[in-house]
Amino acid sequence: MRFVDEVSKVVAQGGAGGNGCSSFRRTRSRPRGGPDGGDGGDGGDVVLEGTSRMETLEDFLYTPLWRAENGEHGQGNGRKGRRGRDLTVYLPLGTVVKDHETKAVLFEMLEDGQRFILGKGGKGGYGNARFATSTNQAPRWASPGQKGQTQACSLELKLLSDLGFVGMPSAGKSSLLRALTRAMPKVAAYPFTTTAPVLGVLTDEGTKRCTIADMPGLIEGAHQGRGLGIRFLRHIERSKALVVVLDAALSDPTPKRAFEIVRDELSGYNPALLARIQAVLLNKIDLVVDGSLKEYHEEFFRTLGFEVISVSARYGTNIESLVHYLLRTT
Ligand SMILES: Nc1nc2c(ncn2[C@@H]2O[C@H](COP(=O)(O)OP(=O)(O)OP(=O)(O)O)[C@@H](O)[C@H]2O)c(=O)[nH]1
Ligand SMILES: [Mg+2]
Repeated sequence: MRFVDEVSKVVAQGGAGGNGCSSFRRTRSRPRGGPDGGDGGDGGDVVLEGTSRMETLEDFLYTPLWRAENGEHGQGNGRKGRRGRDLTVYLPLGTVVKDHETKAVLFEMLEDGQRFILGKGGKGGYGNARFATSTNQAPRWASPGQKGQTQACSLELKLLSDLGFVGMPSAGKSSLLRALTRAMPKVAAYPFTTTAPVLGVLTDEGTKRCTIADMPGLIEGAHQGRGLGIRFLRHIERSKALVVVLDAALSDPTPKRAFEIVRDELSGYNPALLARIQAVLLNKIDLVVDGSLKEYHEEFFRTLGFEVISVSARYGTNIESLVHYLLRTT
């Protein structure tokens, strides 16, 4: 599956309404019967529906036109044309639908099952039976069906998650997501292993559920485009809370310096993100042999007002308390 979070142009087109029919009742007993042309059916709508089972807009790169079915034309004998079928298009949660020309936001898909009509079908025309009056009992005209509504739009995906893992490359964000959820993001010893956000779901087998987004690593200058840059910072925007993951065993940069870099990148992109940082995870604690150093780091971030949890994604140390914390706070 390819992660695609932008589609520059898709056109939605409601089905056209069927034409009304002009016809007259003709039977042997009544060779000049009244008008009996039926109405055309309405065109189908293009309906957008949210689903939590999709995480990318990839499908839409290859389907630039969404077209609902036309309504059928009316027929003689008063038969109404069938309504055109709706076209339901499933979109991942967090998709922003914008007008292609004006860039105005038309709709944001936020919930599973949420529906929105993007291209309304045209109304069916009236059959000539409708036009009969006392002065004109045999009208020959029927009205044509209306065209469906056409809407060109662009799509942008901003993943929705309860929580986002942010941190410098190789801090162990993906390893933690693997330890906590069934998600299987790639883990490796080189920077920028994660090249697109990955979602995982943490549950307690009961009612509590928390979605976690694992993000590509941030480096100094990310908000100006360095590394994987701002391309992915937009996904952090939709995380309700952020957790900063730090390599506790690294001395260059130190955890404190790495935290500052991450904090500055977040605020450089959008200062409002800072208030969302809730906790600091000191990962790779298995490599910190000096107990007083561990306490020093913990104390430092605690003083800044964050929840601090020392963990080892590799050995599962303290993962239980991390699970409790995450499920409790989200
Ligand atoms: N010793 C030890 N190594 C770890 C731990 N967690 C992760 N690692 C290792 O650190 C390296 C980087 O881990 P990743 O999970 O890929 O790091 P990341 O933060 O997702 O990195 P990017 O995707 O590049 O941003 C891998 O070689 C992991 O095996 C840990 O708790 N202890
Ligand atoms: Mg990663």
